Amino acid sequence: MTVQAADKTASLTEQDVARIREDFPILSVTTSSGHPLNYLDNSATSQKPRHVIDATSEYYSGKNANVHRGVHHLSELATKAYEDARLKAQHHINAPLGCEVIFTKGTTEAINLVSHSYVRAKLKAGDEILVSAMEHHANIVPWQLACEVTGATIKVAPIDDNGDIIVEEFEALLSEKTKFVGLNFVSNALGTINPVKELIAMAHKHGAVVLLDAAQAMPHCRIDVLDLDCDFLACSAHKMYGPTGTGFLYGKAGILKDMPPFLGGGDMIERVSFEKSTYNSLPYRFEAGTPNIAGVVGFGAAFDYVDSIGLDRIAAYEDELLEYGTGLLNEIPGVRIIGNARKKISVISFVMDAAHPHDIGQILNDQGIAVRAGHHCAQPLMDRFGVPATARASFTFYNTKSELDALADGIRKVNEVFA
Ligand code: 7TS
Repeated sequence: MTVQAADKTASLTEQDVARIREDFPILSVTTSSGHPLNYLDNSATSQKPRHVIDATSEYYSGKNANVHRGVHHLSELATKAYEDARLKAQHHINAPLGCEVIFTKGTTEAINLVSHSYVRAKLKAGDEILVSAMEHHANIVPWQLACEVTGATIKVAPIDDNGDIIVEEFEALLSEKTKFVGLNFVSNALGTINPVKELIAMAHKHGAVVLLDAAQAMPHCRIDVLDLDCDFLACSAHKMYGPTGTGFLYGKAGILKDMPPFLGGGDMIERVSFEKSTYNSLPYRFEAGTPNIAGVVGFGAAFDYVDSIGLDRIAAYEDELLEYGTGLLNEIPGVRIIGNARKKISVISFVMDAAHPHDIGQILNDQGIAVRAGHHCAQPLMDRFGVPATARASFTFYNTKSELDALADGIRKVNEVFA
């Protein structure tokens, strides 16, 4: 790690960012277009610092064994590395207990766990689940599947033309029928940071249990589950500079302890006979089978890496980039930014009069610029804005203003090509 944890309130300097970029080997590749990589697709997945890559590789070369099963040397090392990562995750979100952090494959699996083991078990016909109009499909479809079984129904809190949730309408949709709320902390397609603390307090007044989808919030926002008072929170390591295939569900112990298991198998049991099985304590009851141990160890290293820079400095620098990039794109004729919320992470979704988002993505790719073009797994949100898709530039603390200049040049080129 090259950046010292000095002043945690200031932004990052150009020199800091230049040093940080050296931590990410992939940032120096040349793309098939012959241009250097300009990676602006961080909301899909972030790149990995050497610190994370090394932790994963050192796990395989020096600690590899199964966890919680053996008394031998390697099993003890593997178990310690795995459980240390749980403590880092706990600390990172200020969860009161380590057993409230359940490792999963990622956000999607964490939400499905809650859909199966909480919503299906608790909800019945006539009950309602409230979501917002800016949810990722991962925070829609699992609730629809649960509604098919329980007879509960889904209500949708609308958003305004800027991409802000309409708080009064969210509140008006809450009633004694609302048993569950699934809410995006930060929208992947718009960048909106929702006022989740306020919305959770409203939902709790009506007795609803709230899950926060923090997939996009984790890399950019300080998260304190005690302060927010969310009941569940789901996230993925790969969006926060960690490995793919791992993430976690946070849940309040008081709620988790009464939930039936999600997946059955090894490690989640206390005693098995053919007549009946009893289940392990938290969190193991929800971690059936051999987990992604190397991924979890790498996730632990990602927490260390982010802490070494400081989330507040990261956020301050990303705000500067967002302001700079928004200014650049607003000056280009025929570009319309979709999502101008009051508070945003460093995501700019846009459409152009001249070209379809897929053509925009292709022409930018020809210049080494990686953006995502599509519906971003948020089709109801695309419907809300009346567009089939957007082009999305999502950037982070290793990106630079000159990369955003190159993005703006690339977009001007799209105008030229389609003139
Ligand atoms: N929720 C949100 C808000 C997301 O942005 C994503 C992934 C998920 C859930 C699912 O996360 P996973 O790690 O379980 O797949 N979002 C994106 C994206 O914006 N582009 O590619 C994946």
